[in-house]
Amino acid sequence: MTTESVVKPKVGVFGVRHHWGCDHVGQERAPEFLRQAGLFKGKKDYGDLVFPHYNKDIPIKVQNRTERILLEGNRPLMIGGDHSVTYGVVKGLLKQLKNFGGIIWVDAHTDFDDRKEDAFGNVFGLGHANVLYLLSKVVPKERICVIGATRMRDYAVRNNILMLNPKDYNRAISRVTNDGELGFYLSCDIDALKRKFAPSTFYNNNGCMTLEEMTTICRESAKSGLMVGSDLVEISPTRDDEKDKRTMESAKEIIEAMI
Ligand SMILES: [Mn+2]
Repeated sequence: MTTESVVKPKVGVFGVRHHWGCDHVGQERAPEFLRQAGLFKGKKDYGDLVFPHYNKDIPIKVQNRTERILLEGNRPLMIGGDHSVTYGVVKGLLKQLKNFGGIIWVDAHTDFDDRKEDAFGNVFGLGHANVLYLLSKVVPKERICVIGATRMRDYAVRNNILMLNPKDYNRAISRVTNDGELGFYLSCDIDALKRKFAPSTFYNNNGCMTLEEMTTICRESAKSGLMVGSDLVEISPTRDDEKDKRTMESAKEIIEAMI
């Protein structure tokens, strides 16, 4: 099977309204706000998965929705939710795609908390701080690459995870696709941006990236013909009106760049 045959040209978008992977609320409202702002227009919309209560089946439901999108010939684009949601999406891709390569994780945090006593202890041990660590048990570590991390770097270092600067995205793509042989997933946490580009997110004091840097990574990933899916997570669209507006504008540009 060639990579081209599994990279679906059309995007199937869905939201996951969920904050159970972290210790605060807000991100569960992002899909609703983005849809109202018209950001899903013209795309195949698979609706939202809504989780008003903590539920151990959340990852499998996210996985099932991802698999359905792939089976219908579309490329999943997921809007979180906190970052723990990405776990189910990657599991769905692994199940359906024979040539899934790896993951590029654009985030201010590496999400590689490898301590047994999970600090965020949600969704049966799956949280937004350890989601990439848990994914490294199903995706080889050498095919995981983090871009833009300023926090939690020590966890990634001790797990031999490559961390790169925003401008090194080509190196990241080569590495996680085994030089273009395999497909990859792009996961973007909006808190990787500097505060002025995305004030409406909870952990927004650590980002180092400009909006231009993030949209360039998204655009070049899509253009590579190797990106089998993507997501944008951790937008908290209820901080206040002015902040929301700026963050929504950034989200719109990021989503458009992924298509
Ligand atoms: Mn994250």
